[in-house]
This record gives sequence, C-alpha cells and structure tokens, in this order.
Amino acid sequence: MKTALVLNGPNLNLLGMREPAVYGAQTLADVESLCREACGAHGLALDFRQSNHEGVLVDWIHEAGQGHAAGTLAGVVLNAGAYTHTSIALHDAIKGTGVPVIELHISNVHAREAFRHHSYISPVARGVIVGLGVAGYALAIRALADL
Ligand code: CA2
Repeated sequence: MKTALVLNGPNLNLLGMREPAVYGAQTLADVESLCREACGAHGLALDFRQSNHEGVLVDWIHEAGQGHAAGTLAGVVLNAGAYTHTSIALHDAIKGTGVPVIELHISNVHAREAFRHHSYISPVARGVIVGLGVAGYALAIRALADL
C-alpha cells in the first residue's frame, strides 16, 4: 500500500480556533480524520504533518522525493500556508525531487488580498485545489490515488 503525505505549513495548527469565516470551524485534527477516511477509501496509508518552519517543510519534501522514487509514496498534498506566496526554497525542493504535489488551499486565495494571488508552488505542482474548504483535502487525496 502506498502512502499519501499531507503537509501543512505555518499557522494551520490554529485551524478552527480563529477566523472561522475564512477557514471554517474544523480543526487540524478534524482535517487529519477526513484525510484518514479519504485515504482508506482510496487504498492509501496516511502520513499527516504540520510545521511552522520552512526548512522542516523542505526536508519533508526531500524525504517524500526518496519515498516516491522508492515506490512507497503516491505523492504529497501540500498546504504551504503563507510560504506558498514567498518560498522559492519550497519551489526548488519540489522541482528538484520531482515528487508529485497537489497544492491545496482551504480559502479561495484569488478572491483575497493581492499578495495571496501569486504562488511559488503552482508552477511545480501537478494540480491545484483552492477555495473548496477542508473538503479539498479529500479531493486532493483522490487525485493522488488516480495519478
Ligand atoms: O487558504 C489556505 O489554505 C491558505 O493556505 C491558508 C494560509 C494563508 O496564508 C494562505 O494564503 C491560504 C494561512 C493559514 C493560517 O490559518 C489560520 C487558521 C486559523 C486562524 C489563523 C490562521
């Protein structure tokens, strides 16, 4: 059985505790549960992580590249949070490893501030899901299963 790696970036540990109008009321633990259910439905194992640190996310993408090359990892669902809009390091890590990444945003970043309209992840992502709430995680896992 292959694994889906779901990576969450900075401040996503606050999900459900603040800004429910933007991000909804579900917590990150709730998101992990829905991801586990989606993985179960698609014959994948789940590895679910969150970090507030850019370099940790880069290390995890490198680890994912090794897993993908070894045939044990289907790919990565990445909600890079605000690093989406700033991180050339994450762009380079995804490009350098070649691991399939589905970029995911809970909110519709294109309907928000202009600084959220640019993504360093999108050009190196296999696909992008934005604005569908936390349900987007399940869709992203399905996309990984179909790759
Ligand atoms: O919509 C998304 O999923 C984002 O990736 C969330 C990031 C934001 O910087 C991106 O532009 C879009 C922010 C995650 C912070 O989440 C919070 C949740 C509750 C309270 C405060 C922050």
